[in-house]
Amino acid sequence: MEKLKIAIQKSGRLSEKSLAMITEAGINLSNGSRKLITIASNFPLEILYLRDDDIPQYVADGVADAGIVGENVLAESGVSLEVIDRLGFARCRLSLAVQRSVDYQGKDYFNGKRIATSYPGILKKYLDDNNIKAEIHVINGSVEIATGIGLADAIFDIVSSGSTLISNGLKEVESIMNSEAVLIASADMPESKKEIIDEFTFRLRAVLASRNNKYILLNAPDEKLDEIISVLPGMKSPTVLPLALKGWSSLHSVVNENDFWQVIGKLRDYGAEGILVIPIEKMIV
Ligand code: PRT
Ligand code: ZN
Repeated sequence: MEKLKIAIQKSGRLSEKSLAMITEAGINLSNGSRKLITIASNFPLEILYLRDDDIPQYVADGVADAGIVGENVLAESGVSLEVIDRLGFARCRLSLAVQRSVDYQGKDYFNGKRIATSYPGILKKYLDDNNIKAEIHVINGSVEIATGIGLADAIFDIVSSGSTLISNGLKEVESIMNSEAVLIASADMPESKKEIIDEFTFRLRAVLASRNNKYILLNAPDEKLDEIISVLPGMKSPTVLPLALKGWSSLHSVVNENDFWQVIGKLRDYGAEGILVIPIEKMIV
């Protein structure tokens, strides 16, 4: 039977989370021992383990049908591929940073300066778009030490918490792009593989939705039901069940992680009691 070949990072920041997502989608990777290839036992899927930088080109060449990479890696590769889904992990940004002592007034600062980076493609595009003439120094790894050793006046690198910049005496001055892990695929896949990737993305979306939402149960005084329902949209609308105790109802609903604490605050203000919050295993919307 035909299998969908999906490339993921062999070892690094994306590996564990990519694998976790696939297994949470109910796909069994019994020999997950990171050889070159793993074959799923209960889904037509083959996993190829590669360096992340190679993944876009392998997908474009048809060696793999799909892949999971950071958007920064996709952008730097210059390969044009379809982004099927954003996966919500490995979030970071690509930023320009200068030494803390620099009196930075704006982008013009970079004219005539030397900037060290491992992402020359993304940086060049940014500089061209902003009409800045700077010298790009490509270095692989430890970009953050480039200004300290006098190799460059600034760096362009991945920032997540910002602590690497701080501990190297740098400050972030321009944030150029945001990135997270994405599922990419070749645009010209045979029909049979398209069906597999549709089923695969359907399952990934169920996993993503379940991670972003919580199931909530609470008791509400009947006279406050309208107010409480107005802050609990639910998937269609909340379930309302009468309690044995007169004048009270039980409400069941789904709340998005992003609004969670705000919703809880309003529920308490309206007199909700016994609020239970439960993780969702899978969510099909
Ligand atoms: O060997 P291979 O080529 O496959 O891996 P790699 O070494 O190129 O990549 P890896 O595993 O380090 O990162 C994979 C992807 O994770 C990146 O392409 C990004 O999309 C994403 N990502 C998310 C990050 C970070 N967060 C991150 N913080 N990649 C790197 N960093 C590094 C950054 O380079 C800097 O040195 O962490 C430091 C900054 O972190 P803070 O928290 O101190 O700001
Ligand atoms: Zn890499």
